[in-house]
Amino acid sequence: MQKLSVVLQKSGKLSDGCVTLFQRCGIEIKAAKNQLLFQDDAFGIDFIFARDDDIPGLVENNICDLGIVGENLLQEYNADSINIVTKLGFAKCRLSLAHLKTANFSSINDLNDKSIATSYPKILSGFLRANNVNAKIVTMHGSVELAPQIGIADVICDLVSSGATLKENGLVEFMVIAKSEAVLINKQNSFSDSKQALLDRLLLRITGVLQAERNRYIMMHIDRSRLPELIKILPGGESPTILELQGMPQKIAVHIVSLEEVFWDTIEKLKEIGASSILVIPIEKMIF
Ligand code: PRT
Ligand code: ZN
Repeated sequence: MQKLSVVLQKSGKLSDGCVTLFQRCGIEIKAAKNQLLFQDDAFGIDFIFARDDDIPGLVENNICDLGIVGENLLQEYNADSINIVTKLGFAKCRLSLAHLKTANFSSINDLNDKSIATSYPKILSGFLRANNVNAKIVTMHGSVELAPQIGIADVICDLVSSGATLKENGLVEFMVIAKSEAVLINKQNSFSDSKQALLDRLLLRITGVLQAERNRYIMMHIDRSRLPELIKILPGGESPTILELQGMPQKIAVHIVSLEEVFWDTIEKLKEIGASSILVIPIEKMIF
């Protein structure tokens, strides 16, 4: 049987999320710290570890069947033959414009004739072109946050997650130009039957994990007469499971798989219509 080859970032902001994703798919990656190749024989994957910048090229050149990168990197790499198989919901961040606290930028037009430091010149130039802004792009490969402080550029365009790094460097985010998360990529290839079968099995597991992550199993007790209101509150609750409660003929137990995250305001609305004994339970796997 042919194995699949999957390239992951060796170490960085994508690594832990990748290991956790495969672990939840029943595939343990037990590579030592400096190991660059890990062979999983139980499922049938050869894992390759590389710098994230090299991942699109390894997939494009058919060295690896699949890879995981940030959407931002893929956009910057700009390979037409690479396909996003699925978004993965981790390593979420945004590509933002930021200026020194002491400066004053409030609209896109304020960027005219200014200089912007970034590691994402392609995405940034596309954004500037689309908005008819004429600014100079200064390409840097790291420490972009330093640029305005040492006079290399007026503004930066960099990835932001919590915002802590901007704050530590006296910068203020003033515009998000793109959003990103980890994505699974492949090349539009036709695989051999056995490889395709393995890929289908892997995708079924990944989809199951992602679906389960978003959804919740909710159980509660409620007056039978309030059921229509409850269905309106909970998305995906159109066909709930309804169980009788012993000795309480007017009440029922309702079980629903919610297709969205359940926030506190939803719980409050359920309480308002008289729901009690509300349990919100994470789902481990969900296969349709
Ligand atoms: O060594 P290698 O080349 O493989 O890694 P790298 O240093 O180039 O990339 P890495 O590990 O920093 O990021 C890999 C991918 O993770 C990125 O392409 C994004 O898709 C995603 N990601 C998610 C992030 C962040 N969050 C993030 N916060 N990438 C970088 N950052 C950096 C950002 O550049 C800034 O310096 O973290 C800092 C800001 O973080 P906050 O939380 O302080 O806002
Ligand atoms: Zn990199």
